[in-house]
Amino acid sequence: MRIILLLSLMLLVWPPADARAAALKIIAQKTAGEFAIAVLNESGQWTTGTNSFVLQLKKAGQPADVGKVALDTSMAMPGMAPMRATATLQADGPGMYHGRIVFPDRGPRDVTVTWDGPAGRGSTKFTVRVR
Ligand SMILES: [Cu+2]
Repeated sequence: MRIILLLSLMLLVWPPADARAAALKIIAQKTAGEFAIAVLNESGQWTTGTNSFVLQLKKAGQPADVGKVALDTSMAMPGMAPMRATATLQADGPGMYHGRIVFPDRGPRDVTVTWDGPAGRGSTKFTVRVR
């Protein structure tokens, strides 16, 4: 009984995923057709080392069930192969993913986000400077 009470209290207090994301700062934002893509975290920046962030996909202003999602980054390195980093993404409700990515150095990253699910499929590219 006490457990049930505690659980229902937690559900009341813990805001929905969308509300939690609203408190975060935007790292990057992009529109691709009907889709709006946003990458967010507490500081509004990616830095060297391990980064936690939120990836949000909306269609017509509503969280979009985009199923399979990937976020890959690439950095052009003079005289050598591009430096690549891929995010691990964990779904947290429709159109909402908790991501982790590691950047060994600073500098601009070409970011590619792809999705394929019930709400549609697509991909988009944008640049983020790692600080
Ligand atoms: Cu690099």
